[in-house]
Amino acid sequence: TKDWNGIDQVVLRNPHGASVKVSLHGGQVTSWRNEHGEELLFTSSKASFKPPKAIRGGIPVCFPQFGNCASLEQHGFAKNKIWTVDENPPPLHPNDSHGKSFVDLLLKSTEEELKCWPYSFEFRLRVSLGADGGLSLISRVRNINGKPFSFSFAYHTYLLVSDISEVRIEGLETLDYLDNLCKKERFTEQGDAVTFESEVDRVYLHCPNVIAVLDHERKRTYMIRKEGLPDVVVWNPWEKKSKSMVDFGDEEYKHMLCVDGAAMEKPITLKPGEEWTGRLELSVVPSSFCIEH
Ligand code: TA6
Repeated sequence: TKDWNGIDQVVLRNPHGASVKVSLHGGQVTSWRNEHGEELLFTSSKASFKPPKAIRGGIPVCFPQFGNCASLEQHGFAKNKIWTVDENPPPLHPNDSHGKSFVDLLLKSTEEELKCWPYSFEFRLRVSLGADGGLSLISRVRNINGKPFSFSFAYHTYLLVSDISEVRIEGLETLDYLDNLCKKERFTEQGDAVTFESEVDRVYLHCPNVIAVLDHERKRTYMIRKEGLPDVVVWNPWEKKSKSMVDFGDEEYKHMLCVDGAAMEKPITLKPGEEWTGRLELSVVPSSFCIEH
């Protein structure tokens, strides 16, 4: 099918009616629906699809950097490039395709990137939808016998929530985090869960590989499982920052939360011929919990 401006997208479906949409623009997952057709990812109603800018929402793949800490554009160039479908990717583990509907995408370094990031890489992304409706993304970045290079990475995951003030994240308690709102100073999470009353923009460090995002109103929990991604970015712009973003509605902060599997504090370094794999698995489980006020 075609997406916003005629750039191809792939639709994955499972036998129970769940679906995932992946745009070749950026290799970006733009929709993940459960078997009832309910959307599970946030996309801004004001998302402007003007290449090269990424659509605001879904799961932009941030490579070779997250944030604007280095010389490249915010969150790197991978999310702004056109990827190709890879018909015969190098084999993955059988579990990575058994019973799944999947697509393999490929982004290779070209002359254009080499100007701003002079390293030769192949980035293969497998997006798959399980029979259970679970969404998984597997990124494999390989250094194609060029100079060693380092990169930071994030699956910039925009979760759709019913009311941000009734959402809590479990699994980050007691961890250290860098606070982007306080000059990236290091703090320690004191709460027994992360809850939201104002703008939050943090990088939690050395996180467990399972994080739960509990959405009270819908009685549903997003389970986030990851491998090769030690850090977790948590971001909600809240009201003031929302108003400053042209491709984001003023009230939309109430219905979204970014919880990004990431490798940020310690960039990944690849010598020639080496490959890094970063896995993310998202699933939704019913949950009944009460958030103590
Ligand atoms: O920490 C996450 C972050 O870097 C925030 O500072 C904010 O800029 C957010 O990403 C927005 O990124 P995006 O590319 O989605 O506009």
